[in-house]
Amino acid sequence: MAKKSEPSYDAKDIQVLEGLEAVRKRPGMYIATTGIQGLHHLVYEIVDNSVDEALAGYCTVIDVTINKDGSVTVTDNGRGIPVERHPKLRKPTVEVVLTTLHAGGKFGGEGYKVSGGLHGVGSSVVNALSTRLIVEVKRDGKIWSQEYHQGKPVTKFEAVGKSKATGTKITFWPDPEIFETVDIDYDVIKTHMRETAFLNRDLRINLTDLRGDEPRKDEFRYAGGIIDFVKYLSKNKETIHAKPIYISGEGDEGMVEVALQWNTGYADTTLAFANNINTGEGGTHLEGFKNALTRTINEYARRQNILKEKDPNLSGEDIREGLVAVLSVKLHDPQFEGQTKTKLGNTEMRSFVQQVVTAGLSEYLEEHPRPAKLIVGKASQAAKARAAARKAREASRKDALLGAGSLPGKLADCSLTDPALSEIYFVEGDSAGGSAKQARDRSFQAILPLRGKILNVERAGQSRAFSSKEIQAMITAIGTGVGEEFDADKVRYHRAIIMTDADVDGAHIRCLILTFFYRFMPQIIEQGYVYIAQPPLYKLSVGKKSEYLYSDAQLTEATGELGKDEKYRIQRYKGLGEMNPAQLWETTMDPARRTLLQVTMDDALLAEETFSDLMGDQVEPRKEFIQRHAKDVRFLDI
Ligand code: 0R9
Repeated sequence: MAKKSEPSYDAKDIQVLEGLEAVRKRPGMYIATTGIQGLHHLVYEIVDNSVDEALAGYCTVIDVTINKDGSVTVTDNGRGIPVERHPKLRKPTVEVVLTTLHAGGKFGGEGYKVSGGLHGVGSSVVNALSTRLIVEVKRDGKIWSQEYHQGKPVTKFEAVGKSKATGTKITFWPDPEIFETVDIDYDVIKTHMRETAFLNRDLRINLTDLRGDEPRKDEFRYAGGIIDFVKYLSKNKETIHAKPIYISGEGDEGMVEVALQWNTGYADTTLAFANNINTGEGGTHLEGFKNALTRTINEYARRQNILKEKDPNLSGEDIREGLVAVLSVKLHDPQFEGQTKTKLGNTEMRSFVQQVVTAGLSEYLEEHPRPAKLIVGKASQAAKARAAARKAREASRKDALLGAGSLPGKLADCSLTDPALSEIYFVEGDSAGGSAKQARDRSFQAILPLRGKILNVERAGQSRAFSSKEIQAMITAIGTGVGEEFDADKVRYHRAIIMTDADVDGAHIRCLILTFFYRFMPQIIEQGYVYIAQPPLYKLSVGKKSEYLYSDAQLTEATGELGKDEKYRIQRYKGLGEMNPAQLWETTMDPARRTLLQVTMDDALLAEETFSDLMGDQVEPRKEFIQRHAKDVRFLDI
């Protein structure tokens, strides 16, 4: 019996099986890694086939379910894989698709194909790398099914029921002998599915995870496509024109669409895709887009006389400051190059994209003069800031060459030159700075008074920051330089102490100075060189004795300990300026008596989010952060 049900193989079958055996022997050749990324790749590979069916215009819904046992089911409502026998290979087409390497391309119609692109390894690779795979096709009024183990068919492809619907469903169990882990990360899949939905307007993707006690579900469908993508990427940003600009075009080369929107920030977030594949290394389509953007904006600025004859052109970088853009091209025969094969190589795409974007953007600028002026204005500002920053950087480089003589004028430096023994106080305001200068031990304590609210470098970006006097003074005083020029060996103090008033403004200024360190010299925080001074909040005097108190809790405790009839006096210090130099020394600056809080950066990533939530443009993330961390507010308000 057993022998009879064994499928019979001919030469072609053996070729196929050898092909799939090769996939199992060297999975890295087909899916790059057998780590968790490779595992996720299997899911994308199957979903891509459904997306191709959507691109062909036949599929509107894709369901992706991570089942309780860790298997994955992908269902689409397309035409269903053809069910007839393949005329040449004399076996069911479905079996050919699932067992032949690169089968897709040979049978595909004329549509654009994701699966013909970078991934392209097809469902057969997924099949080979799964312990088990079940395919179900609804087509021609019937439900057809077949099961495979490690890529080999174990049942016949046959009709198992009736249905008027059409579509394809594939369930697969990734092989734990192949993959380092078979535990799919829902959030990673979720991000990818959201992106896929953005790139395929109106395609609905339902994602479900049945592994936990409660199912997790997400639904993605974007009627605006990449316009919604840009809105999503801009969600925490202050945009300078209400609606993203949308440009699209089609030709023999393929099709291109781009959505773009400027914000008041400084980063350039331009994402480029070719056949839904994120071309992280760029390529011809991105070059065409950038060329068009730079040329069109410059031409418009000259036509409108915003750029005068003598003015130099705005640079691409100036123009892309604060830009969020999504560029998506679809083409029939994409060539992917580069180290990670994510660079589009098709030369025809450069001029094609450039033409379409030039035409679309010129038209937009002519028809929308108000946003157009804001966009050009922002680029001109960026150009000016960049020129100023360059000057500032050159100047500070010169300063560094000239040595200590060019330290900031306001800095009262210490006399010791050994950084390990030296400390610098960043002090809020000139008057407190004056007290601190009188109070300090000048042998090892330097004082740099800072005027009020320093620039928020989170919002200003590097270029404007470099032209700020206070920021320049901090950089020169610390001595290390910033960015690429940062040199830890040049640090002039091993303690950089932030000393601000114990009130809301003081907390804000402290946050601004921390943001400066975080963005410009994170290494200094990592080294543990940044500290926060702790000035007292109260002075409690009983008779001739007095005591400094640093928190409300300490005050409650101290007054609670007093006898019933004892007379006492409480002085509240609102600012450093209310203390005389002697008091400032004994409470806040004397190493024998002061408390310093060391600033740490345990989790850089979280810190980054926290900083941009707290210091970025938008009020909402700040509010959310504070609500989320309500318990820790005391900590925030140190
Ligand atoms: C659940 C994952 N979905 C798929 O794998 C899937 C493949 C597929 C498909 C067709 C329709 N839906 C599909 N879903 C299809 C394609 C074509 C014609 N009819 C149906 C065609 O490209 O012309 N197929 C992908 C490859 C093949 N079908 C084919 F090679 F068998 F034709």
